[in-house]
Order: sequence, then structure tokens, then C-alpha cells
Amino acid sequence: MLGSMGRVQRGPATDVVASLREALDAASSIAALTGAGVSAESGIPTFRGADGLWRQYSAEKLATPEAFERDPQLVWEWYDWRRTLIRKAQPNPGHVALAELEERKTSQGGAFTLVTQNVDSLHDRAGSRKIVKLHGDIWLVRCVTCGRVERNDQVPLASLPPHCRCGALQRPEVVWFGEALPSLAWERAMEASCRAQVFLVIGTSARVYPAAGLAQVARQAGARVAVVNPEPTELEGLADWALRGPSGEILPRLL
Ligand code: BJW
Ligand code: ZN
Repeated sequence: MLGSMGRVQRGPATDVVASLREALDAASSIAALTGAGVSAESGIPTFRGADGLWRQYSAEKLATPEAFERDPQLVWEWYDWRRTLIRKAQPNPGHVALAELEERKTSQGGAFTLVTQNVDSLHDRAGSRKIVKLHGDIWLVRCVTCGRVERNDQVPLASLPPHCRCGALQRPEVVWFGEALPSLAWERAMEASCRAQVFLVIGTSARVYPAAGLAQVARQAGARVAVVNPEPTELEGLADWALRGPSGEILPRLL
């Protein structure tokens, strides 16, 4: 696209970015909701994009308790494959910019909460501190019988599916469709959304609830909302800023 001055303009206009940057600087409380898109530039496939299929299965078919009951081996193979990709991946400039924004805001005495739907831990690795994980953590496993949760960093898994020391099957410690979100994480996400003056929605299709509803919660509590996504999403309608483009390019421009 050719900008008004005849130079090449990529991504959102400079004045839109500048206006959001000013709002972020002025805010004493910021919350961000991230989704799979924030890790796309690290080489991790999103759920609903063209690259979201694994073998012939859609994520919607695999990320359910029913799929796991029917075929734990298949579901674990999918997680094993994703764990392998995630292990090789590095946080991208989008993850790093969010960690820097938090560092800057908290050093000024403000609040910054990162609410993520991602299970990949790339925000942790980029240095974010206050992270609320709504959909669990791919490096944790839980026994389906005794409930014991432990970390399992093995890639690829030596035993597929993995078993607990009690002998029962383990599952990934993540939230599947039809399952409740961890209640403490949900409380913290609601609190941060209600308190935020600026609410960032980054790299999510905003189709999965209740996470997608947080933007509405924030908006109703008085926050201004910014959406960062290369594609239009439903949330753009309630957004004060819509920044079309990849988060790895846009978020560093907000600093
Ligand atoms: C880029 C980019 C770049 C590309 N830069 N961007 C209300 C209405 C309708 C339905 C429901 C409702 N409330 C509940 C439901 C049911 C259901 C639901 O929402 N269904 C809808 C799909 C219709 N929700 C649930 O079941 C939830 N539980 C629940 O409601 O429980 C109720 C209950 C209460 C009490 C007791 C019991 C039950 C649970 C939802 C769990 C979702 N789990 C998954 C798997 C997690 C584990 C794992 O990772 O394996 O979470 S599914 C999957 O979707 C994953 C994601 O976190 C989630 C969201 O996806 P995300 O992140 O938005 O990814 P994509 O692929 O959709 O989008 C990527 C975006 O990035 C795109 O927009 C791209 O354009 C963009 N992008 N490149 C920036 N470079
Ligand atoms: Zn057990």
C-alpha cells in the first residue's frame, strides 16, 4: 500500500499507533488478552487458520474431553507434536514488547496484567511476570484418577500416552471445550478487565467464550479497547483502535 506521502506504508497508520501509544502511556492500569496469533510468528500454528489442521483433524475435534475418552492416544499424539514445535520455538518481538510494556508500566507504579488463552508458555519465556493462564499449560499433566498435577518437559514423550505413578492415565492440564476455566485464573482475569483503562486484544479470533467476553466486560467497565490482528474480527466493532497487522510488527511500535 502506498502512503499519502508516497512512501510505502505497512500496517496501521502512524497516527493510530501514536494515539494508542499515548493512551498506554497515560493509563495507570492496562490489561491484555492474547491468543494463538501472538505466537504465529514464532512458528506455532493457530487453531482456526489454514495451518490449524493436524493430519485431517480440526482443533475443535481434538480439544474435547470426548475425543480424549474415545482415543487418548490420538489426542496425546497431537499434543506431543505441538509440544515439539513449542519447544523449538522462540518468543517473537510481540511477546517481548508485552513483557517490556509490563516492566515499564509497573516501574511507573501502574498495573499490567497479561491474560492469555495460550498454553505455550512463550509469554513466560519472553519475561512477562503477571500472567493469567485461562486455558492451562501444555507442560503440565494431570492424572485422570488421582488428580495429581506434575510438570512433564519430555519432548517427544517417552511413553504415549503418559501414566501417573498411581498407574492411571494422565491428560494435558489444559481446558477443553465444555470444561470450566480454572476459577482463580478467571477471577483474576475479570478483576484485571474491570480495572483496566486500556484493554488490548491481540491475536485472537475472539470466538471462544468465556475468554472472548472479557473485552466486553472491560468496555462496559469503562476501558478503551484496542484490537491487534491481521484479519478483521468481531471485536473490531467495539474497538477504539483497530490495528491490522501481525503482532510481532505492531506491538514493538507501541513502545
Ligand atoms: C495473528 C497473527 C499474527 C494470525 N499476529 N494475530 C457462549 C457462546 C457460544 C459458545 C459458548 C459460550 N460460552 C461457552 C461456550 C462453549 C465454548 C465456546 O466458546 N465455543 C465456541 C467455539 C462457540 N466454550 C467452552 O467450552 C469453554 N468452557 C466453558 O464455557 O465452560 C462452561 C462451564 C462452566 C462450569 C462448568 C463446566 C463448564 C472452554 C473453552 C476452552 C477452549 N480450549 C482451547 C484448547 C486449549 C488447550 C490447547 O491449546 O490445546 O483453547 S480451544 C482453542 O481456542 C484454544 C484457544 O486458546 C482458543 C482460542 O483460540 P484463539 O487463540 O483465538 O486462536 P484462533 O486460531 O481462533 O485465532 C487466531 C487469531 O490470530 C486469528 O484471528 C488470526 O487472524 C490471528 N493471527 N496471525 C496477530 N501474526
Ligand atoms: Zn494418579
